Amino acid sequence: MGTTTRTQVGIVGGGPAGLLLGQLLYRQGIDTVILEQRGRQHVEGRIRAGVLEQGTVDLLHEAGVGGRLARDGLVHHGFDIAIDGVRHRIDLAGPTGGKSVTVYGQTEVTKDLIAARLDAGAPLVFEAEAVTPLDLDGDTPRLRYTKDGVSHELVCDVIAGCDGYHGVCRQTVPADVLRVYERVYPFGWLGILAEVPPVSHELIYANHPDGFALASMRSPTRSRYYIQCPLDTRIEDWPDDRIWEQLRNRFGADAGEAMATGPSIEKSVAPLRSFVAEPMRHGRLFLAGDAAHIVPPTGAKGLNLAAADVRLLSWALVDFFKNADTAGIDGYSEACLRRVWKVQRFSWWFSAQLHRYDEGDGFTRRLQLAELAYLIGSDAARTSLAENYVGLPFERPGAG
Ligand code: RFL
Ligand code: PHB
Repeated sequence: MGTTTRTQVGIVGGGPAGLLLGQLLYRQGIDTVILEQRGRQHVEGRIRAGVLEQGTVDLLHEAGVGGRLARDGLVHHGFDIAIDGVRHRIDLAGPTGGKSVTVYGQTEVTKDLIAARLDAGAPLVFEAEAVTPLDLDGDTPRLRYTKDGVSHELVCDVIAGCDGYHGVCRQTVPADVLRVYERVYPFGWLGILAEVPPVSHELIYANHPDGFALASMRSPTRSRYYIQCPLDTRIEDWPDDRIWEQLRNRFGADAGEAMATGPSIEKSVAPLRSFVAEPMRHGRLFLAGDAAHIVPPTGAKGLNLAAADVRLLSWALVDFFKNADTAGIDGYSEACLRRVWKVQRFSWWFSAQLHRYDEGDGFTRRLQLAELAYLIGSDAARTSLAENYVGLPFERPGAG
């Protein structure tokens, strides 16, 4: 048997949710230990999100990790939707009173948070194996885990389950307590990262008869592209040239000709899923981020929603530990879920308008084209899209 350690908040998962929670609580003088099952290199190298809402950017500044983000983040005031190769711009700033989004990779957010944690000397255990939450119903829940073959126990006041969709924390909530809502989409995204300048200075979301495509970026010299693909897609069947050809086709002639191509430095397939687990609290366990919900990536909301949970959880825990006030932790699940379902709705809607659904008579595609034509022509519809894309306003817990 190894050590027994005491902490206030045991955080399972060192992804963006767990790291950001740890950082916000550290700055409030609240003690945390983060247990992460993978190694540092793996966590820092995972290519995922790229678009941060203003609220997420503000929270990263509040957490004291906004330096590199302010310098290297690319502020975007709009994006394009390409319909059958014809591009239409969606302005974000005009309809939202000047709001924007910032393109800054999740890899960079993660690196900034890990560096801040290590600089602070706060505990972050990589390669923590067999993490097991225990005694969630009592006042001192525990986390048992193994590191380098030695077992350890962490005695906590609260456990934060920030261990993503495949994590262990959600699974410890009894089945008769947890309600799960889920939609699995009949396609995935094939993503490619390449050291070439982006085809456009803003993102392009494409609805094309051959399927969805997205042009994004990580910097002025690094591009991130996605194409809709079947769920059984094998990377080996998609040499770079085949992906570039599909991208050229789906964005239309102008963008196709302008697109710089080059060897991929990363390539991966991700399935699309909508998922919500309710409630997000069980006893002294609080779920945050992908551990509690997944959205399809079309609206660029997953990381932002994780940050929104963490914002609420950090407020609630500060009230709990500093003021012995339980209103925040008691209202946590309900307050989070109000936002979660609005963001689920938006992510589902945006996904439904842009992807190819294989069906006999083309009814869905006709509806998509009508919906997109309405969007392009209606100030009200574009305002609705813009206000969701830049991020809905934050509600203080307890408000209606
Ligand atoms: P993560 O990032 O999955 O981190 C969970 C961490 O927990 C660890 N873990 C465990 N640790 C200890 N014990 C266990 N038993 C454990 N089980 C798991 C894992 O190793 C991991 O380190 O969840 P978190 O922190 O909630 O963050 C969520 C985001 O990562 C996710 O929502 C976004 O990446 C989603 N997403 C996007 N979100 C956006 O806001 N904007 C975007 O532009 C965007 N694009 C995307 C995306 C996700 C994508 N994929 C691959 C699903 C694009 C793609 C392609
Ligand atoms: C990305 O750059 O990875 C990205 C951008 C926008 C999305 C999804 C992913 O909607």
